[in-house]
Amino acid sequence: MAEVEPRDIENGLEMDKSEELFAEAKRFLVGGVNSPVRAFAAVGGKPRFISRGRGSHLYDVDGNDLIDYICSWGALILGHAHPRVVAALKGAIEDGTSFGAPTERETVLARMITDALPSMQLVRFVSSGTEAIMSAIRVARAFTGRDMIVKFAGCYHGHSDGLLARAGSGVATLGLPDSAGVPGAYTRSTIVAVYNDLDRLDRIFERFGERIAGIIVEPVAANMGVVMPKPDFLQGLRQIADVHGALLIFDEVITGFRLTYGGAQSVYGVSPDLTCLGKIIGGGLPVGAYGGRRDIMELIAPLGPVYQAGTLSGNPLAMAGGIEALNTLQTPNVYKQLDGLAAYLAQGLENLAKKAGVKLFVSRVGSMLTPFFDVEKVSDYKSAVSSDTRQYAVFFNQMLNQGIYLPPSQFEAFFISLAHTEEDIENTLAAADHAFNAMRCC
Ligand code: HOZ
Repeated sequence: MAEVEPRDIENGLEMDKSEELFAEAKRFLVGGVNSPVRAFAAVGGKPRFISRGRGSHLYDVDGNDLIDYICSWGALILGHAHPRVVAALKGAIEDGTSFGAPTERETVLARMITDALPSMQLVRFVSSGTEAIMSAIRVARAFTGRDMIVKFAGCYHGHSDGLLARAGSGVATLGLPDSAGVPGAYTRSTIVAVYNDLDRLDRIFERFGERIAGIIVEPVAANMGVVMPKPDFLQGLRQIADVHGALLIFDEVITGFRLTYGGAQSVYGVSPDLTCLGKIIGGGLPVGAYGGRRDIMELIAPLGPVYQAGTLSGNPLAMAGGIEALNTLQTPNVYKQLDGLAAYLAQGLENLAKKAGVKLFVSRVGSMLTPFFDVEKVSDYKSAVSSDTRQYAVFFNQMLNQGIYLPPSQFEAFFISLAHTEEDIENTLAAADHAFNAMRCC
């Protein structure tokens, strides 16, 4: 590894302008933000206000240059302002930003998706991952004539009412048991199971099997930090769903087009009945999609009785961004490159922590990873929350002070993009070396 000087660890980064903007934002926006984790509540300090992004770097309003490992929470697998995506968006915007009527681009992107994920025989575009998932749940209930849904503790499927039970992401970050304002009747139809525990799931199905419409799962969990499925877990879900006549729904909002072009379902060789997508398929614009078996999807209006609609669904800019992002991802070796950089970072973090005497487990699947402090291993929500989140907060701030922008929560993933370079990783590891040493000594 090359010797790289860490950046300005002594004084931290300038943040006067960010502080000013945050104070002003709080006068008009709830908590000063439009999504809770961004407020930095779990790690302390104040959020940086971003002025622009380029490649793997963000530039904040105080002029700081930050290496970005959030990448819009995984949406920007190509990095910020990728020239091909920017050109596609410029081309599309000249023709208008929204029509509320069909466009050819919707079919082009839907075909690309069904080619990549053949389990998605029919697709419906929406505007966010949350919307995709709540719609998929509705159609699963309509198809099976059943009400109950099984989810796994620590998996996060957006903020729709029934799925906030024991959710990951911001719900875990803020330590909320569930969300207020959700009627008991909604959560009573959600059963929370344990990720990677098929025996317990079997017992749930023995008791409630005839009432369960579907199992929803992040095939690789990424909202309790990254947690890998055990070897037979996803296959086991498929079998249990089949035995009991329930549907298997993969939430691939994060993993779709991230682990490989075909998503987690192609990596693990398990075909779900329904799949939800978001993030990458919009090239950084707001988007979601759900799709699956034709006989299930044909229940949706206008073909069937399940109603779901949206003014901005299939938005021409999101479609243009998504098409170009997916086209770019078909370049040979892109997933190998992502995997190699992520492995370099994960291994480097573990080695440096060991050298500094800091107990660290880095959980990595493809280009997503999470460091968990003071645990041997993480395989479910219980083990994820048993990690030392205070140490994560210290690490986060040490890294930010050196220009490394990590998720402001233990229960999210670091994302590597195709714009990250070996030099970025080396700079990050040099900063981590200082951070671990500082953590050891204080
Ligand atoms: N819940 C999102 C990540 N899993 C956070 C989104 C955001 O703050 O932008």
